[in-house]
Amino acid sequence: MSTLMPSSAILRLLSSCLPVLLVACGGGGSGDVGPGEPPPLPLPIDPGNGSVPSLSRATLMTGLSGPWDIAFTSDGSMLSTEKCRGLSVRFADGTVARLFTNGGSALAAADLNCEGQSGALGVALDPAFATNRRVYLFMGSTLTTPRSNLVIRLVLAADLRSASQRSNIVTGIPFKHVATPNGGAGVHSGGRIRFGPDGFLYVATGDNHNGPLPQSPTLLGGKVLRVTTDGAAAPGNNAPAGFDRRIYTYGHRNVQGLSFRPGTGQPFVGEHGPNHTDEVTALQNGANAGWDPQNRPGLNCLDSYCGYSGTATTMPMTDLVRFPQAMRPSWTNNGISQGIGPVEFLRGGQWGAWNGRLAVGMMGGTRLDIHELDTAGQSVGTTPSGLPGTRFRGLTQGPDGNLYVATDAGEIWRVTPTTR
Ligand SMILES: [Ca+2]
Repeated sequence: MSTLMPSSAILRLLSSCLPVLLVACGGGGSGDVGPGEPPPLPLPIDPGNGSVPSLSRATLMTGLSGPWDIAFTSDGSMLSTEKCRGLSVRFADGTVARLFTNGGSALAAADLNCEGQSGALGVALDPAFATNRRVYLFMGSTLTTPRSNLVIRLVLAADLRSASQRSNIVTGIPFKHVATPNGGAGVHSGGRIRFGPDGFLYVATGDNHNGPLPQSPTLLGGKVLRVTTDGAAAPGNNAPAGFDRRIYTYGHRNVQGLSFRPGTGQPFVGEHGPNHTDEVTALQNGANAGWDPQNRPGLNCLDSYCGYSGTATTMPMTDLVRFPQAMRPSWTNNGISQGIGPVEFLRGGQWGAWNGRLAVGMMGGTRLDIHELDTAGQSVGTTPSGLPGTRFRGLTQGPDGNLYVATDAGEIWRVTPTTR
């Protein structure tokens, strides 16, 4: 089924050429997150009026410590993670309560391990949150030796001001616990988690600068997992025989972007390249993403990790020589790496010509791009959003239809589209 709105050549031309009017509103607001139910997935495509949206931007929070991810409750309360602090909630009146942090919350995050790129990362609400109050968090943890990454489940109080009933539902997600010649500890942990329209939790992990991880059938690094709300393998996961049944796709480098395409529900991921080639990939159940940084002749591989030792030809992000059946990326910036981070599909007629398109945040590239995809999921055009340059770390569309942005500068923005 086609997932794109009707799109003419004229619309494509307009979306590529017209400047985006950008109004920075600034300041924290009170009562500025509107109520409403979270949009179900997949959403029907409302074509809106088809014009390129103008964007206005409000800064909702400042002075945060590494804000990483955002999720909303049905009343518009905004949960967010800070890498070194944990999980908090901002209410519609602008006040904040700490839910699971290393200071100031009733439930202490005593084992939160903020190190390198790891810490309190992805957050997702249970599809049945309205009745079970469950929230899920990806975190670096000192519970195990060596240290590891976990997915935990918490239950929030009715007033959303405290959490309890912690369960560690996915344990043993690899964590780089020692520095190596390739970089410090805590890198390449992945960390984005999202519920798919199928009701299962998708968990993105990273390669830890560990050569065998992405192609390992049993270790959970360099993967996208698909699990139940108890952390068990989701039924229907189709990785090859001998693989951990929680694995949905494998052969990834460091997935930090994850979103589901409206209409089809197909998961799309964004993952960092090394010294070349960031990728966006439409996932296929059980498939290989083609990253294999294991030691090999012909490359000078520090610590037996070849991830930085080659080129787009000798160490490709998608190695079609070794893995001819690997998933072809939807988009690459072949030749350079600009630190791709979060991805989020834009949904609703308020986005005009961008309805159904994929917002892609770049960290090193300090920009937000809007990708138009064809029915096969290939990127056929990229439009700059016009938002100010920053390291885009988290993207979540709120129940009010606006896009919420977490930046490495310690801010959370609300971006509101307007079409004429
Ligand atoms: Ca790949």
